[in-house]
Amino acid sequence: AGREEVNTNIVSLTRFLTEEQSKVKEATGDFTLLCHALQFAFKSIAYYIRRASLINLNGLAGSSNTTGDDQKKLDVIGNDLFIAAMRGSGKCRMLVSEEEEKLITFFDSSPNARYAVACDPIDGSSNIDAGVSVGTIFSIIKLADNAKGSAEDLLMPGTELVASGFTMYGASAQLVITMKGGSVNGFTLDTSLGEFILTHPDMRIPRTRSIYSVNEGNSKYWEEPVKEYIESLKYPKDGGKPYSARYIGSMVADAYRTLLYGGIFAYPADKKTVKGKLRILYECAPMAMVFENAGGKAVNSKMQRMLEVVPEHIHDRSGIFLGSADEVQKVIDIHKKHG
Ligand code: AHM
Ligand code: MG
Repeated sequence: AGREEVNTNIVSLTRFLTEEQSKVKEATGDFTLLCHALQFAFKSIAYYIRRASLINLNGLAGSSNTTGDDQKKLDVIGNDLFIAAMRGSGKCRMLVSEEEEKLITFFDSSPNARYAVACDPIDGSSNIDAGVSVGTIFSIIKLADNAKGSAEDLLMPGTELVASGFTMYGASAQLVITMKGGSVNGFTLDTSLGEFILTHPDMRIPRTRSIYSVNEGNSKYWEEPVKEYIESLKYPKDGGKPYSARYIGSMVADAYRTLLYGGIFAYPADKKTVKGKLRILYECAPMAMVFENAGGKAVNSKMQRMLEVVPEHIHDRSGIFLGSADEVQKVIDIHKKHG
């Protein structure tokens, strides 16, 4: 006693990646280098978000992106930081960003790089000026040997992703990453050390929890099974306690809470938004991979396994339900009943 317990055996993301790499016999270190570049992008974005109000980065940039969303100044900065980091890694041949209509290619600087990345640099940016948590979502794809170097190389199901995850910029920056067939690990950015530290090893989502997260303002447009499912949570037939509603409106924050506490997050396709709102390559698939690897489930509005959905183009959208296995199963069961 008397001496405070200090953990001198800290697992930083750098160390974690090195240890993971050593487990794979044929590893070349390319993936590790790519992840180092990714974490630099996350740290930079976290830094600018934190300083936004002080250095006049709030508000609109005066432009709109591919889909006509008004771009925030921070959207532009996040996108530029991300592109520069991926180019600089030398390990990324192609990049899809929500903010760029076209595929970005690094054929000039990294012609032989074996990876492609898809990202939403700052998801939930409509919330950003109010200081609400936002995040970066990413998917990492290993290109086939015969990849043509076009967008088609990326139109594959999420089951093919080699890694995915997200960083949430909240009270602290939280990075969650998972690799194909692996566990889900959570890191917290220690701003004094400038390192992501492993704080949530082997994350497992609780099997069930009475929390639902959906934009109920859209309920007018919902299909019958979705209406019935949400009703069943608010007015339980067995006389049980109704579910709590929690909706931040920022997918990364809503998903992170769902991952930690359990429950369900949904953005269904509906009569107005027929394809759904969220993007398959850099929102739905990477989140689905995280949730499945943590023991949860994720399906689209047709109740297909989210990870098996193949996008038709790089910015393709989908409805999504993801969360605790038992909660997502209830959605599936109600849809089956409706046939
Ligand atoms: P964005 O990529 O333009 O920021 O939009 C995605 C966001 C998600 O973070 C969030 O889950 C959803 O849009 C919220 O949409 P809505 O405002 O319709 O509820
Ligand atoms: Mg988004």
